[in-house]
Amino acid sequence: MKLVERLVEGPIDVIGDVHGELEGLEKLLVELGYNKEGNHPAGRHLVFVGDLVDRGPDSVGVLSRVMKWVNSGMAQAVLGNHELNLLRDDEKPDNLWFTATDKPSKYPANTVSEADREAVLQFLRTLPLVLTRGDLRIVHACWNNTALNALEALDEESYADVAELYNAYEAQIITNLTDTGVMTKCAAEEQEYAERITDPDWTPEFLAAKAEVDFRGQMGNPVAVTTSGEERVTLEPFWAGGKWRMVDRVKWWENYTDETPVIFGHYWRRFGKAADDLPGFGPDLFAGIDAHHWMGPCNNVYCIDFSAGARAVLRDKDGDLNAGRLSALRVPEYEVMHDDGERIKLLSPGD
Ligand SMILES: [Mn+2]
Repeated sequence: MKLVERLVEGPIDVIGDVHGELEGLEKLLVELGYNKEGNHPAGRHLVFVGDLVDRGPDSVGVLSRVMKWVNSGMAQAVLGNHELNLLRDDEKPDNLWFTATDKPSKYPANTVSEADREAVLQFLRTLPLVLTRGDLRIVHACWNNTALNALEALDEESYADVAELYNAYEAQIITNLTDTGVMTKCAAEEQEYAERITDPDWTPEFLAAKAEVDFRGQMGNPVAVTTSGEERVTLEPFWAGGKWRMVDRVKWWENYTDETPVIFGHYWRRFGKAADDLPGFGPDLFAGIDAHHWMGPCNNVYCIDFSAGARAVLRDKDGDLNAGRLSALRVPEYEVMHDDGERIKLLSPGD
């Protein structure tokens, strides 16, 4: 198992979270000048930031293409939290197309065939967590040097795949929280507040043990940090995703001071109409930041996820699908290409 791999040299097109939106992907590839086989006349390569699957109508179709391209060396991809869920057989409402094909889903989608299931898992097991080269770093959610140093120090032969590694970290954390009595306190809190924690009208109280369990479960697991981001305990619980939360996401890019630029996905950017059409999707972590500008103290971090994942919901509500876009960042041109054909030039990183 290789967690860190070398990013291909030369011109690349880094594609944001596809989330099963095959139609958007095909449109974007045409805009970028790739043919149906994933080839580009100028020898460019595709690089996917992860979260190829879930929510959208055709994760199977997206995977069948991307698997072929990655396996033949024409494209690269890093693992996202949604791929990790599939590898861990972690059933979620948006991944029933793979984890429980017989259950009704609020995300109608092509379901994986039994024949394809193992090939998909085999493919996902080959994906690294990060791709790097001299001038660029690619990660799904978060570049965190502490987490990545811990991962790089591991003997790569010691774990069969990244899911096994994630589970080992998780088991270690739970053992520790159990031995110190935190787990028992957390269970008591969850029992006492079971109804209130999912009641939007509750004036929330801070639940200390629950906060510690959630915080350590995330930050003590370098695989989780890399694929779903840094978190911190918040004394002011906030409402998101149907429940009150004691931990909050950290805008890690505000503290990124390494020289090498990072391109990532995972956090949904709002651009144009999306700012108005995505009110139910939680707080906008990039509020106040120009959608086509590098971020961070060194102006060298860029999120290329323009919320294509919202289309699965917008389609259902007869919403404007352009509120969520599928987008690519072209390197070294530093131009963002959206799947509706709009292209916007960025400065060079660091400028
Ligand atoms: Mn993600």
